[in-house]
Amino acid sequence: MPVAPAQRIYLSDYSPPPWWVDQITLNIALDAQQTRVLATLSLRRNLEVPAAPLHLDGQAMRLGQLWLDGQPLPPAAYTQTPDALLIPALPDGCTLEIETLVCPADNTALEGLYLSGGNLCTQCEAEGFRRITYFPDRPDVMAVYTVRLEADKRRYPVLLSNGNLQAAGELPGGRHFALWHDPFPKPCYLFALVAGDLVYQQDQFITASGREVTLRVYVQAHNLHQCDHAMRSLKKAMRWDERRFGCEYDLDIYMVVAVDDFNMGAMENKGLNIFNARYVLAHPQTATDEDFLNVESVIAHEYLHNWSGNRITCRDWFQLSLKEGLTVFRDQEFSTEQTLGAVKRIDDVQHLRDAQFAEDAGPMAHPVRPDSYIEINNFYTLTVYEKGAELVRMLQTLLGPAVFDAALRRYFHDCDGQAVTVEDFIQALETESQRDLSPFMPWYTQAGTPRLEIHGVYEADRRRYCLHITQHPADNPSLQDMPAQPLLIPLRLALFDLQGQALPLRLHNEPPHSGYATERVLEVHAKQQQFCFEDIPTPPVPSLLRGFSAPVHLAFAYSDAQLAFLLTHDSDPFNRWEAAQRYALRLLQAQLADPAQDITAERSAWTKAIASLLTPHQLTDAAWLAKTLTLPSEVYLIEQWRHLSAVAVNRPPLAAAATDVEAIHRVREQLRQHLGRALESHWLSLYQATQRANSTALDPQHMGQRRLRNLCLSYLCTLPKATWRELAYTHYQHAANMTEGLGALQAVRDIDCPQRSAMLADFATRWADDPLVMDKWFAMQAASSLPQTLHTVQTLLHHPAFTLKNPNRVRALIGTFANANPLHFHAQDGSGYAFVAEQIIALDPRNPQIAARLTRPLTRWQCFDTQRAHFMQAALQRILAQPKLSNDVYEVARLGLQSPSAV
Ligand code: B3K
Ligand code: ZN
Repeated sequence: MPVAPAQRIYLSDYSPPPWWVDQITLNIALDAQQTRVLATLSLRRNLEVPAAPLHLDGQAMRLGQLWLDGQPLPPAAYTQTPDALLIPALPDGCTLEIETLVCPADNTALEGLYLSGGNLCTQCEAEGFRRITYFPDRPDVMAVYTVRLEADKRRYPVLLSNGNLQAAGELPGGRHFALWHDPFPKPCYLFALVAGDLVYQQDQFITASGREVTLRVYVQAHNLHQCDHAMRSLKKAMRWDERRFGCEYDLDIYMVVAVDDFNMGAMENKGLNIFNARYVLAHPQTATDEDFLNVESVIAHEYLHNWSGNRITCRDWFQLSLKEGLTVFRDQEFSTEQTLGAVKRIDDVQHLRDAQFAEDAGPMAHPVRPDSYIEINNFYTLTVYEKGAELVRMLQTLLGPAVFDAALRRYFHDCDGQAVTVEDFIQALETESQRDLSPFMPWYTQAGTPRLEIHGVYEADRRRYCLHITQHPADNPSLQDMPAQPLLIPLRLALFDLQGQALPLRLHNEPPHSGYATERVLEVHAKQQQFCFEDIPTPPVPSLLRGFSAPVHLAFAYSDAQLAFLLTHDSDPFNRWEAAQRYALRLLQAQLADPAQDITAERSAWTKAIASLLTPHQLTDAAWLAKTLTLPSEVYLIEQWRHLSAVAVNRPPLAAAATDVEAIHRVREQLRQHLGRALESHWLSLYQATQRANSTALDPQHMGQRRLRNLCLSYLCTLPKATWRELAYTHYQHAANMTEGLGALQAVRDIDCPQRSAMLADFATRWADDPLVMDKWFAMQAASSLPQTLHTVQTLLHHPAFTLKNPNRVRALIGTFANANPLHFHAQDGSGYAFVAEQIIALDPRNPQIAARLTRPLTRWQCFDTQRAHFMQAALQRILAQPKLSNDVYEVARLGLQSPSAV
């Protein structure tokens, strides 16, 4: 073992802090090379736990002087280790002053205090504050912060921190200062500062109770014209949280600062959100509709954290989903109300199923509340965020929307100002709903995606329809040793008669009367259960798991005819889309299972069902139509490999064999081309019917039509006709916005043609100075299925607009290649893996968090054939053989290698 095993932290080891910090004053003299921090901590011994020395975390900085109650503390009175400061003997209440020196210019990890574009900024979650000063860096220690920043005025004209500005002024020698005070006690992960040369867009918000709040979006001067959308989104989110949950903003000012170098999307620091510029800046010329939606949702997410995260925070990092899952749920609810809801739900579920299901099925699988970790930064996962949000959504489904909203209000009220646990959250819900939610708890503690197998039996003589339900625990070999308890699964459903009428749902045992609802939520809680519906005149078509009411794999043997029926008749737009997906999966599966099989008849029935959707009146929900006409992605097909046989129960099941990436790509492309050819005239007329969407209007209708129009163009371009490539080129040239421009490029992404080269060349010249736009250009090429893609990506590493130093560039080029280009990442000769491993090794010393993210795709070797598995393991081994490896990458690579062999 080349690397010493890092320390593992366990939830079961939690104990309350032996010391509280009631107040902290930070005096910070900022300088890129050497920043001096003087921290004054008001300490109070926690008398409820056994006495223990004061343990302050600290890393990557120099300790200067120490004073206790105004007196210098002699070195003999404390112990310094590489990551802590220990002071054994202290009075029960005292004031400790600590001087530290940090060098932001050397900080390439982008955690703590660092430089971005010449400006200074911070990132403290999860454990960055310990790189600024010595402190009990744990979320249950909440203090009131007063921060005085001082810097050269010309270099750093803007000085920001959390809370309200109390004073500011000039100092001798061209320096100036600003004094900030945040009256709300907070954990240190929410501390932030920004110092630099920035301009801002300002607005105002009057809260429901009449308080005036100044809103500011800070950016570099050349980006000032790109802030409107972020500001509008912020105001909408503020109003929404007041209306829906009674949550008002609580400081005099709310600031959002955009920075170019950022490890994640954004950070909810109290009153001073710091954002990856990509989620703030938006202008129709440079941002796609998807970018606009993302800005709205991330702005909302960080704002909504003010209550779910900041006012009420987590007791320890194992509870992370308490703030993240809940806040994702809240931002999803917010976005759903801003757009045409069903498509947002489909987008969210696709994201969950493509990526989180894959995480849950691999060696990194962990419960929404993990039991242990080595590096907490590795647990900002899709499971904690997206599955965490699904857990909250299931609670909403189980309690009903009105009770759920009241329960959430109670949670915000009862837990305000505290650092709490998942149990506290559930308890607030239980108190309000008067319901025992303990059967729900295994969702928080069990990893893996369960499978819900349902058989429907119609009993003609008794005129009833019965669902026989079995829940199977996740079939992830990494979880084999974990006992799996049955889960409480809300199953939302409807039954349709053959005319497409939803039938009233009366369960066996319920008295006959006429008022039964046509949609109900069944609570599945046992391993096996049966539900029978009475008075069902003919065999119905069930619409199961409507709105994706639980994060499970659903196995139900739908016939082709039933899927076609649901595609046209289901009143739940999510399940109509789902029927289209299942139908397409069915065809793909048939072709994968036996390439020689003739599925012409099935194909033409399917094509007919799809064609029936392509009528002009469908344009009112063009976004939904575009989603429904898109085949399941290759990434999803890979994730579904083992379930494909369950999806198509009436077909020969696939052997539990290695995923055939090339075959998946091939059959999907064949089916796409088939649809392109079979419906060519439909694509063209829809393309023409959506002409007017080529504008800068940003309402859901126009956005939806643009989505559809781009899709039509893609289908046309599957045909080997120069006309359609020329159409793509014209589409590009006349694009009124980035969505159309990029749509044209997307349509020819995988076609080696002069139009593609011309567009790529033009794009690169036109946007050379806009890094966020260049990211789209990098990503487009990294996702291509063209044979020379790996070589292109390697060449692009040397492009003047590319740098390994910037996380967005890395994600766009290398991240897209590893996560969104299965064909080339999983190239049979192992070249894709070797390339990514090399980049991880180059990145780790600079930025462990980004390197660890990139390591994840290499851990899924169990799904592939021996040769690929061997190459992936070799890549992980090569990474682990590096003499100095971060905890971040070590934990992922080690877990990845340890995983048990394939089932
Ligand atoms: N809370 C931050 C994520 C911090 C990640 C630290 N590695 C952003 C968010 O979820 O809102
Ligand atoms: Zn968050």
